[in-house]
Amino acid sequence: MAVYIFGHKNPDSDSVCAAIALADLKNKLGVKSVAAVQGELNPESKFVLGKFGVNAPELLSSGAGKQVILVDHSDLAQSLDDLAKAEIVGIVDHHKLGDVTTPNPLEAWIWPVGCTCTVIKSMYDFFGVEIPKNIAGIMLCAILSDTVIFKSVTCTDKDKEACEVLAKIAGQSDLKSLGMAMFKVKSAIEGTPVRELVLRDYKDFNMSGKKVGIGQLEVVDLSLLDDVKPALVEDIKALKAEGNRHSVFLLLTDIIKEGTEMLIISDDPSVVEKAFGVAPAGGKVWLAGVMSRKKQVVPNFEKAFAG
Ligand SMILES: [Mn+2]
Repeated sequence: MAVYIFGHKNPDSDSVCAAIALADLKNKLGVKSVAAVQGELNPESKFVLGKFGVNAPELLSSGAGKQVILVDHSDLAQSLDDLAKAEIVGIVDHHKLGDVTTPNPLEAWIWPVGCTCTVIKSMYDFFGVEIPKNIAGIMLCAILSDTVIFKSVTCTDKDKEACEVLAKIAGQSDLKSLGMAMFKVKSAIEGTPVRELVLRDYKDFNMSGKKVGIGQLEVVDLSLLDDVKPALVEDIKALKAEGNRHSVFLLLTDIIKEGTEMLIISDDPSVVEKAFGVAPAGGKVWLAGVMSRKKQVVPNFEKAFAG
């Protein structure tokens, strides 16, 4: 029986590339493994896989009766709906520990670094397995994506060291251009349905018993979103109502200006000022220096919702 390896819902490049890389490593260690995803690939991930000639993982919607390894998440809300029917044999992640529990011991690699692929790079080293050129390429891209080309506060020295080695294996010398090429693909929103944009990098959280959705769009220039902004607001309003959510926040992150405009739809918008110390106006607020949902947004909201 093969072990299925997959990342979170609405997969981003880390979730996709980490699943592929870990399946490669596990297979080489004699554990029959299959890389999977919980949803369609976003344009950035398609670009990355295409650039290095790597096949897309298979689509997985049920874990019933399967052995699984979770990558890039350990939150039930971000995993398979029927995860309880699967046996979790491993977690490789770089987020806060979520609410997944297991009846049996498991292999867990959870490190406070900028990207799951940085952890997997160390796993290859630990087990003494060589990283194939094309896998090194996609791991490199995942790290550049998750760390916003090393600009995010989540980026650590370990991420930079991993990229240095991966770049050599992949034959990439200009990481800045490679990163910018990815973010340009990510920024091209023309012709994309609004709901797809909202859900492109979207996660639901349970915050003190309240369902809170936080999405993020990263662009090379915020003005690219000017035309679509009113539609985005309407759509997160609808999304909030559909899922009985307390709040939906959409982070519009400008990776050049290094800040985020947050669009706010909430039963209690005062949580935003509580969380960030800035009063929103007109359903939005500019958060200078904020680029990481994981480190600069989720913890603040969790505190604000708790108190
Ligand atoms: Mn990640």
